[in-house]
Amino acid sequence: MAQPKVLSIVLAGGEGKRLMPLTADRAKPAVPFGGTYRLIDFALSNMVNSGFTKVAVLTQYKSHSLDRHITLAWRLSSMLNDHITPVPAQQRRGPHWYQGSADAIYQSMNLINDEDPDYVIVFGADNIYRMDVAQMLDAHIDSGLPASVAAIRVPRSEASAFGIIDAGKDRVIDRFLEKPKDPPGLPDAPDMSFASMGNYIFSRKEFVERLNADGQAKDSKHDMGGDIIPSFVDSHDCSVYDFTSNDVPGSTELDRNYWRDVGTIDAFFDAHMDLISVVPEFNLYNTQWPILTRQTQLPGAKFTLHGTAESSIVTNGCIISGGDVDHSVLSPGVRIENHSVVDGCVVMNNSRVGQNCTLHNVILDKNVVVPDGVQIGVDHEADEARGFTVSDNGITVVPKNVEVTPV
Ligand code: ADQ
Repeated sequence: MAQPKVLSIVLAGGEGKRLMPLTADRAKPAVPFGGTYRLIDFALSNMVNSGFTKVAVLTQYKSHSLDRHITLAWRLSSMLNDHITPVPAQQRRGPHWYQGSADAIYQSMNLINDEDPDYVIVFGADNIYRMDVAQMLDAHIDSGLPASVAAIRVPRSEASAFGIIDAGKDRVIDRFLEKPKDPPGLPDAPDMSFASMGNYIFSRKEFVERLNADGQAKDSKHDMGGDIIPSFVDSHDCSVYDFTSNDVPGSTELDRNYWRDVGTIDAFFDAHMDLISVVPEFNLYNTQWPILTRQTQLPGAKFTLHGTAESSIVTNGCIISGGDVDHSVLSPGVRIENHSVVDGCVVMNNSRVGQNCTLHNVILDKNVVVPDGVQIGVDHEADEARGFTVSDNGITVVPKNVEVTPV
């Protein structure tokens, strides 16, 4: 049987306000993650590893570094007509920018017309997970319905950030509540809710019809989770794909079906800590389902003057000269000098920590300079007085390119 024709659309226009200041001058999917990656690399790796290599990435907000990353890191074989293409907002249907995620696709309808797919896969770009998308496509075709939503159980206390699903045994979604204030629990687990992962598969004809109807509706917010999915649910045309049935090669017992929304500083920080335990909750070292990116040309990490690192990821080009690094993730080109302690930190590219510094539960964005003797994350009032952001759980974030004032 001929393979179905598939176009994948990755929604990458999100502003990521709750990740400020990391999103002050980059789109959320371009935020660095895990030392060498950017958030979008997870969605794109899942597509490519699943065999879906015709991908349009819809960008909008502060997309320069995202466009550059996609163009440099994700160049596929032109011979096979495979492509991962960043598509900027183009005002094709009037003089306004995208009003919502559905409008982003509505305004890019030419991509669907040009590719002429049987199925359109629409995935978000902001989450950390491994998923075999081909298994979801099989389930979508098997359901006989025109729309499918991937879903996972989340604690009910966190569920108001998500689209919440109520589905019967036949997997048909009976009710979909986008970000409800008081999310319902599950019958067998009242403290858990069944949440949309923001990943959808549509049969092309019905999807185009709904997008056109939504595009012309005056009272719509033109949002995938707020408008398009509820419209399919209202006509009993939407099935749920339970992420727990997804099985990715090389997964461990612990990281099978791992999925994290990293929409807040605390969630972003916690997802980093999930990478570094002895048996990590999310195993970056699964070579059967690699998370792909562009690696910069740098020599290996170097440790001198008794410099140490424990339970940490230390990437290429880092030099730990005499400092102690613990439970931390260091991006390429980071320097940690003598007698400094870096504990529970995410340190992004080329940031420098001088001598005799203490950094505890800190995120340093790129190119930050911390002079000798400075403490960050030790006194939150002092951190805020310096203009740094302190999250609800006490993570201090120093924005990009800041030269911290010496003591
Ligand atoms: P959110 O992530 O809050 O909820 P949204 O802000 O629309 O929804 O972002 C979804 C994806 O679309 C992200 O990858 C974002 O970058 C992108 N995006 C947002 N606006 C865009 C635009 N104008 N142009 C292009 N891309 C855009 C969604 C669903 C919920 C679900 C969660 C799971 O609406 O139902 O539970 O994802 O994280």
